[in-house]
Amino acid sequence: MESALTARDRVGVQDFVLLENYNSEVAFIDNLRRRFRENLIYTYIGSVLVSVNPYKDLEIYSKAQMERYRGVSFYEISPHIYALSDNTYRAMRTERKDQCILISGESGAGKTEASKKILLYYTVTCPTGDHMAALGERLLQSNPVLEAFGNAKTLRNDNSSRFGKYMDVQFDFKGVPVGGHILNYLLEKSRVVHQNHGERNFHIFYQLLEGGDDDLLKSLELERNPQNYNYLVKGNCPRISSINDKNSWKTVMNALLVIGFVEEENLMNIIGGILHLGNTQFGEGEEGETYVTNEDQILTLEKLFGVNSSALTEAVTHKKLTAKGEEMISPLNFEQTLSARDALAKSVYRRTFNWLVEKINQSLAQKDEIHHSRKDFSVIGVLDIYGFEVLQHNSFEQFCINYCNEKLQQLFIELTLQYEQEEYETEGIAWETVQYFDNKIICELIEEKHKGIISIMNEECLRPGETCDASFLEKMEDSIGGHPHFVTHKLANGKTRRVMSREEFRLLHYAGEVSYNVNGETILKQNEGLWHKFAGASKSHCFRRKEVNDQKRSETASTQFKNSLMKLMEILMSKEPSYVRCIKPNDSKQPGKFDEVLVRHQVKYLGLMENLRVRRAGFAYRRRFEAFLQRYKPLCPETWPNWNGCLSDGVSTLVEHLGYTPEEYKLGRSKIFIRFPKTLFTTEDALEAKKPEIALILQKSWRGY
Ligand code: AD9
Ligand code: MG
Repeated sequence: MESALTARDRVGVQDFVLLENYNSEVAFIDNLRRRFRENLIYTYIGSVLVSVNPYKDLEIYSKAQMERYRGVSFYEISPHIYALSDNTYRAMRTERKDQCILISGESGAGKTEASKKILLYYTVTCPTGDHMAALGERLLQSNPVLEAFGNAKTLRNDNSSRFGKYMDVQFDFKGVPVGGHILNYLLEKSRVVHQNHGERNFHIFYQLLEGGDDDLLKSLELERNPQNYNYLVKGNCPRISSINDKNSWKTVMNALLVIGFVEEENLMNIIGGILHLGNTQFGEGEEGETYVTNEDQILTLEKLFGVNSSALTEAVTHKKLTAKGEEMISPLNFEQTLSARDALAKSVYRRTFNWLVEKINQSLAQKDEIHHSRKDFSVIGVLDIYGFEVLQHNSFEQFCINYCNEKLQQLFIELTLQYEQEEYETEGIAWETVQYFDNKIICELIEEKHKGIISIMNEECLRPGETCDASFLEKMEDSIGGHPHFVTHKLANGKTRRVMSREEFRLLHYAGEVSYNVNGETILKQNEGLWHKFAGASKSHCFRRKEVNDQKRSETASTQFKNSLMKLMEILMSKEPSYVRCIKPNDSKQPGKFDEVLVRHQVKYLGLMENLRVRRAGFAYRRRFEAFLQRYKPLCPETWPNWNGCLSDGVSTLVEHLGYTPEEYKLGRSKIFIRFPKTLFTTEDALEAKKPEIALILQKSWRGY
């Protein structure tokens, strides 16, 4: 039999706080690697769960596994996404505080898979109310729908989420899931009209062509071959081995049924319409005006979008100008027409996606009238949002994604690192300051009023005129030129940095440097062309409905994104956070391959070493006096069954009885801090041994614990 020591050598420690050399990045990565080799993909840093994508199916997600984790404390069992889900659930129930689980990591690291496992855990293990049994199914089925419309094959992930998602699950006072709500962020709509080599458009297009039955395709006037459609050929990879579009189509159709979506016809008309729109051809008249050459195409579009042909043609061949307060319609030239057509396709797709989310939300909304009147439910929110992104060509979309990651890192720092230190201070416990990089300076560079990048972008966008790229760069140079995290081709001494083009600026993000191109796209004026005219003329409910942002048409895309991020931060700040930090072990999507350089980079930018140092510099574990006493009081005759004195004295009495040495623990003002996890393990073992004796009372206190 293997001794305990060799077993630990082989599989490493399950909580990084148990590492002897907790300051060493080498030891950290070595521990990750050992565990990864043994298929142990989860490891804790205190209460943060680190997960390494195995790129293969592990037998660790069964219902039996869920049962193992139910009601069991974090420290008693091996790390798992189920343990985190269960702890969050119990914290929500006992502390009656809303919770959120923030999942981060780069593309392909396993965020979406983690979020699905959390949802599955709740739908399987939580009690169900009689009439709410179907809610769990609807919650689960929202995923295939959103993935069909919001995910795509990229170079880094065959099923990459091209939107950010925050999902609330609402629980009633008995812990029954009673409703859900989804917020979506920044769909990468440029993918609708263009894909890089080796990438695909959103899954739904291929699913429709592969899986739709002959009658459907005939009514949409579509052919099966994706290569016939301009919007599907750019990436030159219509099929991939890891994806079965035909089966996925069935899954999605079934999911729409479960959700109660009854307008599939309308939905598929739009998806088909977008493909036809991409194939529309234009000619150029003698005076430079454009016209549609394949008139039949327009008639098809008229049918599919439910818009009369003149409104439709005008939407792609004309633009709206506002001069001296008056609106004028003027013709576009050939190039502009192609852009307007693509802009229309992108708007149509974005609207359709938002419409779907709205429909899913209606389906997940609490049906019970009582719940509408007052907030008598608790919430667990799950955030699965795009990771930090550096592409060869980074545009406005990457800017938003990386800005979002800066904000989340800021939140992580605020809530974990700063909070940790502050807590020690408020509890009156001596604390050794840990140095860490605070990325507030970068957030401010982006969002500060008047002189932040977004402010400057706005000024430029709202100024009349067609383009503003050059002046945008100049304005930034004037305003933030000397900032330590901002670089352009201009050097401080007036000379030119040769390695940079004149059309880009570079931000030194907390996770690395990224150059953004301002050429056209970065600062695209928010011009949805004649969208509103198009939408107004449409019979389709999807286009005619109002969206929140419709009222604020003067807002630029960046302001809208900034505001939606601010709101998200508010939502997250009002909840108790838990973290899942996902790591991608290699770039080739292979099982068993651990690329050390790639992993080290992620450990660095996820701030894991800092996280560990803060965790270990002080105490590995803490608990409020009442919670600690409640759990362990059966272990001491003086605190059992009740302690009537003050809580602090109760905890003192208890730990003295347990034989804790002064080195092992400290009492703060409202919490006990335990330095080593081992101390806690011993106490947990003692409790376990006593369980049969105290079963009745434990049942009462543990159920909700
Ligand atoms: V992106 O930012 O949306 O591009 P994610 O969401 O971080 O990315 P995703 O969850 O989609 O990555 O995982 C990528 C692929 O890795 C999945 O399609 C699975 O094939 C694989 N994966 C991820 N996690 C697991 C897991 N726990 N078990 C098995 C996994 N395979
Ligand atoms: Mg994802």
